Amino acid sequence: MKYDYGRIEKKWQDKWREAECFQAENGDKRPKYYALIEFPYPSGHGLHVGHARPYTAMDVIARKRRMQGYNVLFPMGWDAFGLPTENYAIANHIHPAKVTKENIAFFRSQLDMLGYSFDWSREINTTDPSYYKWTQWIFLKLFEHGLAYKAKMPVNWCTSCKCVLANEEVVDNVCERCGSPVIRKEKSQWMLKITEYAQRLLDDLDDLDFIERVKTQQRNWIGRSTGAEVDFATTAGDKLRVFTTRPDTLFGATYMVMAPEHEYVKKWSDRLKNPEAVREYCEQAGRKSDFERTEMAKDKTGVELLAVRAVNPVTGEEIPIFISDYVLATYGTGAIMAVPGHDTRDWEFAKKFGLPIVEVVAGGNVQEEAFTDVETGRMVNSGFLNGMEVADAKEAITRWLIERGLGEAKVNYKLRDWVFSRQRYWGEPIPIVHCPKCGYVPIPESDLPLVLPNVDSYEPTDTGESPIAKMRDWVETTCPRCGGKAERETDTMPQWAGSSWYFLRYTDPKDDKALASPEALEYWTPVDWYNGGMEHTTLHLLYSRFWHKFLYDIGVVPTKEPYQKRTSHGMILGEGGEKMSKSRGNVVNPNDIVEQYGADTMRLYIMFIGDFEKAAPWSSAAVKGCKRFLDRVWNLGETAAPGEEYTPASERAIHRTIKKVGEDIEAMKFNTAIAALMSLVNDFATNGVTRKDMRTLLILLSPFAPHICEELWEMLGGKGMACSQSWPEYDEAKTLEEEVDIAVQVGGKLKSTVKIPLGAGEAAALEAAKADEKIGRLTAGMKLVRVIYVQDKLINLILRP
Ligand code: ANZ
Ligand code: ZN
Repeated sequence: MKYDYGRIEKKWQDKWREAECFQAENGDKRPKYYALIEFPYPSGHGLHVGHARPYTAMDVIARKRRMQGYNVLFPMGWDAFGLPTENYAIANHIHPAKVTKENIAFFRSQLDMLGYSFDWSREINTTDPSYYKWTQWIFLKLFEHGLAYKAKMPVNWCTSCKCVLANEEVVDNVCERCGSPVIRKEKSQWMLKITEYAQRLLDDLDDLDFIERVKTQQRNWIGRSTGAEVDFATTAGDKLRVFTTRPDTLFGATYMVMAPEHEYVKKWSDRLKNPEAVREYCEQAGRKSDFERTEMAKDKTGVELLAVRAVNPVTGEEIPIFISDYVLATYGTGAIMAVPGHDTRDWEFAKKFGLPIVEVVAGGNVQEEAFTDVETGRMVNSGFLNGMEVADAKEAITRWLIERGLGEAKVNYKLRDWVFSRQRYWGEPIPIVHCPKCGYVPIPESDLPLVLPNVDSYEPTDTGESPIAKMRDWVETTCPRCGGKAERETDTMPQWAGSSWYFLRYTDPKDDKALASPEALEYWTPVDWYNGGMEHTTLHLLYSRFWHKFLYDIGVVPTKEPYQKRTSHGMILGEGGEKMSKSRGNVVNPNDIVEQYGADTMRLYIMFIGDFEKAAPWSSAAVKGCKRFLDRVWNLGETAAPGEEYTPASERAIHRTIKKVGEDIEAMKFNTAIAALMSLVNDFATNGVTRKDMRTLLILLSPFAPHICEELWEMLGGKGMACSQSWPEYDEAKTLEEEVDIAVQVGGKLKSTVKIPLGAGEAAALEAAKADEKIGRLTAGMKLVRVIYVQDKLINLILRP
């Protein structure tokens, strides 16, 4: 019979569905295992081979865990709010809800086609009011606890999406989504106080099994700095406060710099002798992004505030104050003490403006370049700090400042609060009413969900308001507190809202009394293994850890952290090793591959393609190779002899393969697991194959290529389905390589025996022989002229002086 993958794949997908093979059971006695992958944004392009890599990987894990006796939760859903759908809807004049529905249907057909073992009874959709009711509920809780607030602030504004972006959504100064320039704009925004959780988000990383690069990226993003805040007296009377990580260098502070947005710039404008120059400079700086402003390589610019000066608290000297855009308003206090001898940016600025450069840590030549080493240097030109190491000087000066009321020790974080509103249509309405008397008032929980109204046009407006703002009858409402006239918030939540808690909903997706029942959460959380893209490390992954910690604090979830283990996959590149893209014409469509070779080949190949964590180029030739491998398995299955014992010649190889495939899957070394299976199939082809041999192979192969394995399992008369068999055990002793003793002769006379692996080649035998002490002595100083080797029996060395 021919390997008819089309028929087989359809047949088993139907059977799995009918038998509900992949349904997770809440509260089941078996140990639970929660395997999660990031749910897709159902774009119009459908599933990409880039999705298939992590999905197949977690499907392999989930299938293996079921065979290991776990009650596995492996769910799927749709992260369906967001800009691309809305943009598509605008361009094609179709309602985003309709677009979403169509896209989901197409995506779903593709996931089914690939035979993934999702529990579809738990499917969720973030745009479903019964789902976003709970997204809104969490927002109300955040508001109630003072963690959601509205603030006017400079924000990132995408000039094309006409929408505010979070810092995390701005990459290299352009919009992460559409690539258009991002500018700064003052706007009133809903903000979430993620900064309140900065230290816990940092500390709790230590106990998680996240791959190291994920931890490092989160740590850097949170960006903890320790140092001090120091007050400088000024001739304007106000104290100018700075944040510094190097209070030890205070004696070297020869000037100060404030951000152009610093409140004193306006406050002091009447005293300044150069208010025009200052105003002009501030305007220019306002047009640049933080990224442009802090770029190291950038030429330093600035203006001195003529007429106001500061006093260095340790030297008592008057020093000038500048404004410059290399100091950010949003970090520390928005002002710095400049130490050009030991800070590179200050050094460049001082050189440009002819300011004094004083050495306070010995070890470099500060007139040539800033000396920034904190490990080796000792303090100089620093009064009572002289002779100390940097670390000791930091402590001493901080104590000195505290005693005099001039400063305090301080920890700062790079992490900023999360800008949470979007001036767009296709998102969750923010459940807040603005009352002229009562201010921002939450709508009562009993009014949730606050359903997104239907509008005629979803085009964003240039005024920076959401299209919903035009729907006056929706906007105009009464204040839940005083009953007076009030207006609804018209901004919507960002794409990241629904995904910040979705993994909780899967545990109890239909609950209408809570986001999930306490029992379901107790049973399933935390997620045991979560695989997702590196690009989400400082977005979704961080946001959802924050929400989870908040839900933990208010007693909704039982664990401090949402995910115990996090791994990440590399990208799939085009045939030529370049990024797959429409413009390059190198996009591989999974449907084409499945049509031509079958889903099992597609799955097997995407796992065989290379090191899971690294980028890998597509290879059509290797796809064909995987198909040929499955053809061989098929043929072997048809020829398997009756017999419930392993073929003796293959037995050791089988035990070794069971061990290797199991261990490699756990380590996400899918490619080498498959290579081991290929090698086992070679052994079977050589040694002949029994049904028992074949069944073990089928169980090991089934997580990767489940359909063909089910079909052969059935053909070989196996009980039940392959997917519900127990994962095979191996005998450790039989996994060890077999060894033989061979005779070592010199000139035809037996001199010794050595142990070598069974079947070893001449080179390995010769090496083993030479390593033998006696043979080593006999061959020392002699020339080896010939070797006679009889495999597994003897090696004869012919020597000459
Ligand atoms: C004096 C000094 C001397 C500094 C020295 C550094 C080296 P991190 O590690 O990133 O926290 N700084 C403080 N606030 C700033 C702002 N709003 N914009 C730009 N720069 C700012 O860096 C903290 C250091 O960056 C602070 O320590 C300050 O310069 C500068 F040898 O103070 B330092
Ligand atoms: Zn009111």
